[in-house]
Amino acid sequence: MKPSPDTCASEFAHAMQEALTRHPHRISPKWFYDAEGSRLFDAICELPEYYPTRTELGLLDRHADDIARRIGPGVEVVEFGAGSLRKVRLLLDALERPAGLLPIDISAEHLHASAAQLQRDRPGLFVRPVALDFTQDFALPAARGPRVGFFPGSSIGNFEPDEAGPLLARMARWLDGGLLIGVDLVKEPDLLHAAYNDAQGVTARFNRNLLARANAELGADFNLARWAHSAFFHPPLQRIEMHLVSRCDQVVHLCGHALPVEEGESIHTENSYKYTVAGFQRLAESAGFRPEAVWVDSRRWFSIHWLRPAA
Ligand code: AVJ
Repeated sequence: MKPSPDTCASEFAHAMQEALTRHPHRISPKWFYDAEGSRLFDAICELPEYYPTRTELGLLDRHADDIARRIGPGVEVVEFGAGSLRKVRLLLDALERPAGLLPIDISAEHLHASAAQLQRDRPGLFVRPVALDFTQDFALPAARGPRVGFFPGSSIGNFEPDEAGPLLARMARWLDGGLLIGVDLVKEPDLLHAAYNDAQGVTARFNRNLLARANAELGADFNLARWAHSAFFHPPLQRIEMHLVSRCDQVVHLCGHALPVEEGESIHTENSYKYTVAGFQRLAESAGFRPEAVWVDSRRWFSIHWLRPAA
C-alpha cells in the first residue's frame, strides 16, 4: 500500500520515524492498540501464563461488596483504557445505583463494539464511550454524579514513575469521588518472565503487530520475520521491558525515509513497572491521593487500591 501524505503526517507516523531515528530506539506502548492489537491483548488476557487479568478479576469478584461500600452510591465511573469492559461489569453489578459509565480508550473501534455490547446487556445503564488518548489533555462531558476513576489491569505500569506521578495527580484533580486502580506487584522473576514470554507466542505477535500496523497504515516495509520478540525483567528498575530486536543489518522504508538498523539493535516497545503495595501508596500520596483501602490476593501477585483525593 502506498501511504498518502496524510497518513505520513499522523502522530503514529511521527512516533515511528522518531523511534527509528533516535538512539536508543523507543516508542510508546499506546501504539500497540489498533483493532488487531486490542484483539491480541484480549487473547493475552486468556493465556495461562498471564496471571494479572485472572488475579484482578478474582479480587474484584471476591471483594465487590466491600469495594462498592467504600465507593458509595450514585457515582459516575470513568474507566481509563477500558478495552473489553469485562472487569467494570463486576464493579457496576456491585455498585449502588451507578449514575453511568464513561469508558475511555485509544482504540476507537474496539471501544465502541464493547460499549455497544455492554449497553445491550445493561439497557438501564447510562453508557457513553469516549475514544481518546488519556495521556493527552482532554475534556469530558458534565458529570452525572461524583466521579470515580477505574484504572484496572496495571496499565499504570506502562508509565515511567516520573510520568505516573503527574498522571495520577491530574486524576486526583478530576476525580472528586476517588480512584480504584489495579497495580501489578513485584514477584518471583520467573513468573514475570513467563507472563511476557508465553508458550503460544501471543505476546510476541502482539509486540510485532506494531510493525504490521506501520506497514498497513504508513506503507512501511517491515519484514516481521527479521524482528525477534524479547521480554525480560529488569530487577533494579522493577520493570518488564519489551523489545523488538533486529535479527540482521537491514534498512526499513517509512514515509519516504530509508532508515538503517543494525543486527542486534532493538526498538524498545514497552515497560511494565511492578510495584510493592507500600511503594505504590507512596506514589499515590505524592500525587495528592489518600490511600484508603487495598485488596491483595493470597499469593500477593496483584493489588487493587482505593484512593481518595486528599482534600
Ligand atoms: C495492558 C500495559 C497492563 O503491561 O502487562 C501484556 C500489556 N504487554 N503483555 C502489561 C502487555 C505484554 C499490559 N498492560
